[in-house]
Amino acid sequence: MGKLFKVLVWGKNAVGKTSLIEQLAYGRVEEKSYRETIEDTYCIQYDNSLNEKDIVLRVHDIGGVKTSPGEEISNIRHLLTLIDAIILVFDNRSNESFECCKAIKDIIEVKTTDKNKKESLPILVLCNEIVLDERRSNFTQIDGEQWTAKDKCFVGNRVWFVNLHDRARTVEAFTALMKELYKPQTANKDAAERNILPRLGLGDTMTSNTTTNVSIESQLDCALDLMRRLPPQQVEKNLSDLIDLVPDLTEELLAAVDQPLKVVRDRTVGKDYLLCDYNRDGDSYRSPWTNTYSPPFDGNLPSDRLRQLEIEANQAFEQYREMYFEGGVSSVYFWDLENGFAGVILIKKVGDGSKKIKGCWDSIHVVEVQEKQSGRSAHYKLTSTVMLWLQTHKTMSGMMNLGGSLQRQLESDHQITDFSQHIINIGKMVEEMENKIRQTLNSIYFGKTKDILNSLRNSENNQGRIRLQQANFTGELQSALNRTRPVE
Ligand SMILES: Nc1nc2c(ncn2[C@@H]2O[C@H](COP(=O)(O)OP(=O)(O)OP(=O)(O)O)[C@@H](O)[C@H]2O)c(=O)[nH]1
Ligand SMILES: [Mg+2]
Repeated sequence: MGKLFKVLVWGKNAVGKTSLIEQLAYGRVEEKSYRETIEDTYCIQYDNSLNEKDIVLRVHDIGGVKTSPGEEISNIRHLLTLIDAIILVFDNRSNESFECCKAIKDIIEVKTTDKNKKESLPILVLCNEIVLDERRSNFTQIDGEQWTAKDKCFVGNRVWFVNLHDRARTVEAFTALMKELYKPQTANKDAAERNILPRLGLGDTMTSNTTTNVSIESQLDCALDLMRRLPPQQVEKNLSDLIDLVPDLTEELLAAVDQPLKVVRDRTVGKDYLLCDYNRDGDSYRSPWTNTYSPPFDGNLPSDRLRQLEIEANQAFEQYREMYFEGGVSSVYFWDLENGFAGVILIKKVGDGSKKIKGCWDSIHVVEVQEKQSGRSAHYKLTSTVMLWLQTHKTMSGMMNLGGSLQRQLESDHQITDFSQHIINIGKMVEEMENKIRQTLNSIYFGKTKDILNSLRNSENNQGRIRLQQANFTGELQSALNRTRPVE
């Protein structure tokens, strides 16, 4: 059985995060034109001297910080629970990028420190020397040394200086991190640790989603990874196929994989509602309109006060859905917790297939509300998943299928004046989150597809055209010079 380590690379934007990962994975050294990262995953296989295990480092590369880490933490929150270490990158041109790493560390420390073990995530700090030998001018090395020396979460208690021209340094820094993560189960530990080196991947992969042939410890991890990559319109089929393959994981998979929402009609009021695991008890589902289970069942119900809030929330989110989605179905379900309550807000909109475009949007917002002892404020934790797929069928472009799902988390504290204030607070958070996710989906679905198409079509024709333009320009310059040259 192999070992999989998951790390996240973050820092300010355009400091060279992607370039360094590609240098480590593929040995690339050339400077490329800048292309902002949205989200990519790289798997790097490590060889070790004992050759006893497959060791794989999965690197999550996301877009760098543009405003401030505090504002953009929701972009990484879904990764924080799954990673084993974090790599912070800054560049030696700007002190701002160093300050950004410090701010990130302060934020993630609170989120990731294991309360029981009092241990925080290992952090590898890389300084990308974009301008060689300028270490001291913009970024004072002493700042970095002081910062990394005082906390044992920093790998090697130092800043690791790397650059695109010297892969050995990047390898050295990552090896130090791997040694921290990889604790070999063998008597000959020294030998096992002595040599642990990344194996070079394919040099010229178009997409960064590279996977290597690995046997990985956690089957669940692999299964969830697979589900994330398969088209969301076939989630049910893929999930049942996966369960057939690994029946031992049935429960975990059913709990962890979000499935597209199903619509059912409440015959008493003649209105549709949505089904999910949160309004299910046994084989029956509770309707938000009548608060009864169908097929009839004496299942769990929210307390009277919470039911009243649920009714109001359903009305509020119906209006929200009408305004943003102009149709579709929504349902809100609440349930009581010890110091507050939790709820789920579901929205589904299916495209009607007009203009030969079909599509479906499913959003699932799970919110946990912890009321503070004072009773005047509450802590909200929102986990949102959006599943979207689109299908166009036109004679010009043929059949095109696009789909995926995205999960994000948001936590914040808000004032409460009375109980129904919760709906306003939750509503604002859901609105903010949906807008954010819609923008991200927009750049992933359309931006990335366009990017890939453009790079595929960046053919010789294009290069020929550029060469022709250059020749024309040189010609024009030459003739202009000839015209201005003084007569001898
Ligand atoms: N000269 C020089 N250029 C570099 C170096 N590292 C990165 N670059 C260039 O800087 C630009 C940004 O690099 P990326 O690796 O895309 O930066 P990033 O941090 O991944 O950016 P985001 O994904 O937007 O956060 C690219 O044009 C790189 O070619 C370096 O060491 N030297
Ligand atoms: Mg990048």
